[in-house]
Amino acid sequence: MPTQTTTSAVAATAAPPAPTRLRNFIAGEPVDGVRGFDKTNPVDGSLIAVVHEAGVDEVDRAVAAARAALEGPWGRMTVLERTRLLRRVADVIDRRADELVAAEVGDTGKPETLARDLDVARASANFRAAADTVASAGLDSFLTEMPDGRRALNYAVRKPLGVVAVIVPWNLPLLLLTWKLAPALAAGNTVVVKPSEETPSSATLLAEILMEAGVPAGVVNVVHGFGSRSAGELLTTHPGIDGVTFTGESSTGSAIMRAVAPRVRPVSFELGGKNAAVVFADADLDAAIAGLARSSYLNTGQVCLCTERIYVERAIFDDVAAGLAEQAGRLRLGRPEDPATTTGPLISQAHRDKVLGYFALAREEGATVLAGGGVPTLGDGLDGGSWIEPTLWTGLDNTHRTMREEVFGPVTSLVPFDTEEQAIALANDTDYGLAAVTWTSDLTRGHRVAQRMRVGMSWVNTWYLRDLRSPFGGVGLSGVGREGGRHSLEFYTEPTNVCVQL
Ligand code: NAD
Ligand code: 6OD
Repeated sequence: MPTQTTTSAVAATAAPPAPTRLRNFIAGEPVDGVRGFDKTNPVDGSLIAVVHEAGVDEVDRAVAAARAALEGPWGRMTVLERTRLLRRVADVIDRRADELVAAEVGDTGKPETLARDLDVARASANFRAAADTVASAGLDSFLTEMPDGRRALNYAVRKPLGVVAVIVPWNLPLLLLTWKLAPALAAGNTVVVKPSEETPSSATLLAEILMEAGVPAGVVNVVHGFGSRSAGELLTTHPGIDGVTFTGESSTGSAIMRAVAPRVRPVSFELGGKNAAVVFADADLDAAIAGLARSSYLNTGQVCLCTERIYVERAIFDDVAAGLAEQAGRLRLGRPEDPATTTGPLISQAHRDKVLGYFALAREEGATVLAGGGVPTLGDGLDGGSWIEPTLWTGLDNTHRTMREEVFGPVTSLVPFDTEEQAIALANDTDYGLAAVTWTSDLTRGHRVAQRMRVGMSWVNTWYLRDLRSPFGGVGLSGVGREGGRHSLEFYTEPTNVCVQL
């Protein structure tokens, strides 16, 4: 977790050569916070920004600005005007992609190629997809005939929820922020964003981009800070918030649910996962191994959809184990700007301590380590960063904590199975329910198994292939509700049904 400093530290850093000062963004203006906290670069531990933490007054002002903007020109815009504006935002994101890549890479240490091809590319795609959805959205209407002969026209109109709190994590900061922000705006809401304390930069830059594209002041406000007893909690307990959309840990989702319960506000939650892959002996082995390496190690395993449990049909277990260990060993840890780098550091030293705790626990639980398992020595000034080795375990089963709790790092575990029924039962034996992958050349089996996975997203012979119109979310500890296409529209709007007797 970033360290807290005092307000005077914020002032003291104003003189060059100072790290960037990241301020809150309220009603179209940068706003100081109550104190500053340090944001360090996970690549080498250097200080990159001092961030202004929002307190009670700043959160109040942000919510008031969002409320006032609902009554301004934004609230009177037609859907056509709003969709044009959202497409303009997408264009400005594309034009300023280099700045966004730099912000994302500085905060996370991820490879530049990944930030550009995934995070930033998806940011503009999210705005275009939300514009398409709202432009083509239909409304329910019914010609009603009552048994007593009366007739009526029933139709629904959709209205924005109002002021929406958007609270997001650090792993894919801009992708996950825009995934929620774009449909919230498409539906006509105003927003207060609380980015992760670990990744404050791209949200701050995005606020500037939205203004440049012509989004009126106050429509999107950004408050910085932590969760509990900080900006996050101040926002979720604020009486002026009409709904909360959140991505992050399941335990945080639970805390937010409690925070909004007294005022009965709607929530949309995308939470943690302990995702399974099932590999049948008839799978294309090379494709499966390459796919498993990607689903286990992309973004240093810090994607909620990453595979942390792999069930392999016994006949091919040794081949998959050898192939995946080899792929893990080939990943190239290094500086983000090096095009050969495949894998960055974890987000922070605190997160690395947590992941290393699971490495130690796995050993206690009897794991055999087939790849990685520790902290690499990289030299080149990198050893102050939060680096960790891509890791592969065998020898664990579903009774072990390491097979039940989300690690959120570059580690996965291989377990053999003998029958299809057993594979499905093992995959579904979890309190989470976010994503699953089935690897098989038999597509009839692929459909059959995929449909029985107790998850929100069930892939066959691929992973993290996204159509932004499809429903995205999880069951169990993995979330509440779905977003994507019309599913987002359903969360970010309240329908009013009008009934006219004819
Ligand atoms: P986190 O829950 O610790 O924090 C997420 C955000 O919530 C941050 O902005 C944080 O400051 C804020 N927050 C924390 N406590 C809060 C509180 N009490 N009230 C209000 N806000 C609070 O999660 P993280 O560590 O940033 O992200 C990693 C987690 O996110 C993993 O569990 C991962 O699986 C999950 N995740 C899920 C999805 C998905 O789509 N299902 C996507 C990405 C990440
Ligand atoms: O791709 C998306 O839309 C999405 N919500 C991805 C979530 C990834 C989790 O880390």
